[in-house]
Amino acid sequence: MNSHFQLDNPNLGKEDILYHIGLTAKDDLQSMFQDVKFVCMGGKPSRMQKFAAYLDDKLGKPKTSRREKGELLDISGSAGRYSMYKAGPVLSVSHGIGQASLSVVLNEVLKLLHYAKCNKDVIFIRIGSSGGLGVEPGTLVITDQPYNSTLEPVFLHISLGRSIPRPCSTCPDTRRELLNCSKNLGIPAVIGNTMATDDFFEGQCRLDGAFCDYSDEDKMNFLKRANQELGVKNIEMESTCFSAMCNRANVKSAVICSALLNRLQQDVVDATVQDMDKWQQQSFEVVAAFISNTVNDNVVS
Ligand code: R2B
Ligand code: URA
Repeated sequence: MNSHFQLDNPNLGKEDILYHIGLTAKDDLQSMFQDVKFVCMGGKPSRMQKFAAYLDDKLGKPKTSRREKGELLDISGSAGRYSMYKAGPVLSVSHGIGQASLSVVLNEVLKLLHYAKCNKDVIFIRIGSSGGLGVEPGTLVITDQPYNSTLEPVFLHISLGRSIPRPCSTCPDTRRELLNCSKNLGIPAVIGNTMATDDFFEGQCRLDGAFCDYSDEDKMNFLKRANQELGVKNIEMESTCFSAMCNRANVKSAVICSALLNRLQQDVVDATVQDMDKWQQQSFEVVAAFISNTVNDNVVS
C-alpha cells in the first residue's frame, strides 16, 4: 500500500522559517531532501546520531548522506534544539521528551518534506525506550494501538481552547515487518498496545516522584487493568502524538521501543548502561533490517 504524503495548510509558503531545525523554505530543500523515504525519530540526540552512523555504514556510505569533513553532519545543530542527520534515504531526528517537544519538531520535519516535494511512500518510525508491562526488560515492544493516559485510543490535541480527539493508529504492514525482522535476527520482540503519558512520574503511576497521593494498590490496579483489559505492553511519552500527526499527514507510522524495566515489578530504571546500549543497538538492527528490505523490495518492483 502506498501512502501519499500531503499537507493541505493553505498558509504554507516560501517565506517559512523552520526555526527549531535550522532550515528555511528558501533553502534548496528539494535537492537536499527529495530522496528521503524514512524518517526515524527518538528522544535522545546521541541515539539518533548513533543510529544514523550505523545505517550509513550498513547502507555502504551512500553519496546522498549529508557529511562534513567525512562525518555525518548534524543538519539542525545550529538551531541548538534537536539533532538531525541524513544517511542515504533516511532522516534520523531527535525529538526530546514528551509530546510537546515531539510535536514542535514533527511539525517542522513534515513541512520540510512538503517543501522538498518528498511526497510519496515516506514511513515514520519512532525508535524509543519505555517501561514494559508484563514483558522482560530488553524486549522490543512494537506498538499496535496507542492509548492516551486516560486509556482512550486517541491523542487529545488542545487547540483554540478545545480538546480535539485525534485518531492515532500505526501501520499494520510495518509493525508486522518489524516483528518479522526481529524474529529473523533472534531479537525478543512483541506487538502490543502502548500507553503514552505527559509525565514520567505520576502520569506513569510511579510512587517515587516528588509527589504521590495514591497507594501501591491503586497503582497496581491501574497498571493491571491497562495490561489485562487493554493489552497495554508498555508505557512511554510520545506514541499517541506521533501516530496522530502521521495519520493527519497521511504517512505510515510505527513505534518500536525497548522495555527498560517491567513496571508490574518496579518503578526505578536500574538497568545497566551496558544493557541499555545493547537493547538500543538491537532496536537499530531491527529497524535497519526493515529499511534495507524495504529499499531492496522497491528497487526490484
Ligand atoms: C521514553 O523515555 C523518555 C522518558 O525517560 C520519554 O521520551 C519516553 O517516551
Ligand atoms: N521511558 C518511559 O517513558 N517510561 C519508563 O518507565 C522508561 C522509559
